[in-house]
Amino acid sequence: MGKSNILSRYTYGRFNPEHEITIGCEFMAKNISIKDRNIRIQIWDTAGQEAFRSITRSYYKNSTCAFIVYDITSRKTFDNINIWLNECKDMCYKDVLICLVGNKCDLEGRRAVSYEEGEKFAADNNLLFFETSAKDGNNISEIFTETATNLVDKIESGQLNLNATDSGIKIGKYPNSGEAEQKENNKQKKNCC
Ligand SMILES: Nc1nc2c(ncn2[C@@H]2O[C@H](COP(=O)(O)OP(=O)(O)OP(=O)(O)O)[C@@H](O)[C@H]2O)c(=O)[nH]1
Ligand SMILES: [Mg+2]
Repeated sequence: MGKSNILSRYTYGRFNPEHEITIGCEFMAKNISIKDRNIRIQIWDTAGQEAFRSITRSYYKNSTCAFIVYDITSRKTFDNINIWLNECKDMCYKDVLICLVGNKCDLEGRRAVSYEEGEKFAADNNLLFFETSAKDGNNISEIFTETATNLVDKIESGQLNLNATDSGIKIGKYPNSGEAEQKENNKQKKNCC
C-alpha cells in the first residue's frame, strides 16, 4: 500500500521501489511549524500484514490521529478500509482524527478506485481525504500539515481536551532541531525488535 514509503518520503525524502515488509512497528518523528507553533509529530508505522496484528494493536492506544492507507490500484485494499476504521475507533483516543489516504496516484493507468469513491467514503465517515504518491511526492507533506493544522484548530477551539489522560498530545518544550530528531530516530531504531 505504501505506508512506510509515505513516511520515508516525508521524513527523509526517499522512496524505496522494493516492498520491505514492516515487522511489527517502526517509529519516525518530524518537527514542523503550524500557525507559529512548533509541533513535533511522532508517527508509528504499523505493519499491514495480518501476522503482526496483535503487535500493531498495542500502538493504537492514545493515538490522536490515524492514517488509513489504501492503494488506488487495488480494489481489495479499499474494501478493507472498514476493518481498519473499526480498529481505530475501538482502540485509539476517543476523538481520534482519521485521514483516509489513497496512495499510488502516480499509477493513473492502473487505477481501480476512483477519486470520487474515496472522497465519498471519507465524507460519509467524517474522515479527511487525500490521494498521494510516495513515489513522486504528490500530497505527502500536505497530509501531515493538514492533519496537524486540524488538530491545532481543535486545541485552540477547546474541542480537544489536552488534560485527558488518554490524549496523545502533550504541550511542552522540545528542542526544535534536526539533531535531536535524528538522535531519537536512531535510538528507536536501536531499540527496535
Ligand atoms: N508506484 C508507486 N509505488 C509505491 C508507492 N508507494 C509505495 N509503493 C510501492 O509499494 C510497495 C509497498 O510499499 P511499502 O511502503 O513497503 O508498503 P507498506 O504499506 O509499508 O507495507 P507493509 O509494511 O507490509 O504493511 C513497494 O514496492 C513500494 O515501492 C507509490 O506512491 N507509487
Ligand atoms: Mg511498511
